[in-house]
Amino acid sequence: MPDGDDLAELKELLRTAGVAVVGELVQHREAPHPNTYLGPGKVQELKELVARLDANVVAVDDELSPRQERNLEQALEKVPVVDRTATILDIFAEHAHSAEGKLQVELAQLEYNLARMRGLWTHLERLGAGRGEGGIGTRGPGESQLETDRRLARDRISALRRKLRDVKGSRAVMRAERERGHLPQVALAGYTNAGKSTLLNALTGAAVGVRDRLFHTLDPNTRAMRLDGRPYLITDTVGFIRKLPHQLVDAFGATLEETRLADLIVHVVDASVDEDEMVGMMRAVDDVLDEIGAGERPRLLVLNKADAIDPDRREELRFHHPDGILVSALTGEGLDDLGERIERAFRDTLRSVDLLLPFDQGGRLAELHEMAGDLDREDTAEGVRVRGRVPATVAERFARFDVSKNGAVADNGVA
Ligand SMILES: Nc1nc2c(ncn2[C@@H]2O[C@H](COP(=O)(O)OP(=O)(O)OP(=O)(O)O)[C@@H](O)[C@H]2O)c(=O)[nH]1
Ligand SMILES: [Mg+2]
Repeated sequence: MPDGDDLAELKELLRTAGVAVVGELVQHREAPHPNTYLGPGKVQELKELVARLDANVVAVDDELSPRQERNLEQALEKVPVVDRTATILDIFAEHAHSAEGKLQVELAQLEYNLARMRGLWTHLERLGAGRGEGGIGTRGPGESQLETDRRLARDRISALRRKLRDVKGSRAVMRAERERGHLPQVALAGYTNAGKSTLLNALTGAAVGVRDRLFHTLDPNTRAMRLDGRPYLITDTVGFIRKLPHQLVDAFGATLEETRLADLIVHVVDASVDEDEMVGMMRAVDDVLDEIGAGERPRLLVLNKADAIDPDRREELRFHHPDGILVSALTGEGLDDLGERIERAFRDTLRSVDLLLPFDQGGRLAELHEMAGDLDREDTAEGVRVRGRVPATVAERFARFDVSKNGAVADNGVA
């Protein structure tokens, strides 16, 4: 086991996938055995353990090469062997509800399976080459079947990619629409089970599904919330995990795009676990954020589950993560503070405006109120004089009503 304590998480994954764990086995090795993953002695031990416990599946906390998987299954006399990737894919398949989510999971599963087919294929090829034959004569019926399967899988993969591109297109349209509203976008990111959905619910009064299960949320949920009178959009999306299968990162590209394009990323961590484990999970999230091109976005760190944290741990968190915002999505502790910090993150992007809206522009005024929260307003002979701080994009849209000096600048089309 490469990461020592990792088995607890695999157990959690298996529990989520509906598998009861009856036993476990750990081998410390320099590197996994290239043919069987475990060393020969350990394979024997595993075989005996499987027989004694009457287990009907073996799960490995790593990604196995197709060869390792096949050989291990053979050694265990046909007890199926699944790896970490297959387990995660299985959970995703179970939890995908939207059309997009289903497409994404199917794509990831096909790619995973295609790699296995290819493994088998090169294996057969090598056998052929080893016999000193080559070319046409070495192609047996099994191989051409395999080729057909691979071709079918490839066709399906292309079709899925095309469909996902369409979905991505319509998502881009939706996003463009939202952007026309110029609402600041906040994305919640974090390890699976950190409490992202609970936090979204607590901040917005939404009712997004929450469960003590890994990868409960796969589809992005976007909700509106208000801070100090101004509206924001906040999105909860798929959780991350150590060794997230790269097929999934790839397939969930459109979903993760919501995170990549957010103005602010709120990284939610479960701070009730011990420091080392928490840092490990944070690093996994950082890695995925980097991978999807969101590594440089402005970020806040939220230390969640404060209600389950004792004073010593609180002290430790203050020391190691002085910028972290301690909250409990469950009890509401720290949520005001979080709101304040989100607002502050956007404050620099606000512009002061001094506008004069003619009386026949009532709709405009309502719109401005909607976007700007608190405004100073004063009825004058020419119309309503409004002063306040608004997002830059809103300031531009109202530039022609600006009666301050900066108004002239904005009017010249300087964005
Ligand atoms: N004690 C405590 N538990 C919490 C808190 N926030 C969330 N939880 C629990 O943590 C579990 C996971 O919460 P979710 O909100 O589903 O977590 P998530 O990050 O959305 O998880 P995925 O969608 O699976 O990635 C649930 O059992 C929640 O009740 C909190 O502040 N305190
Ligand atoms: Mg969730």
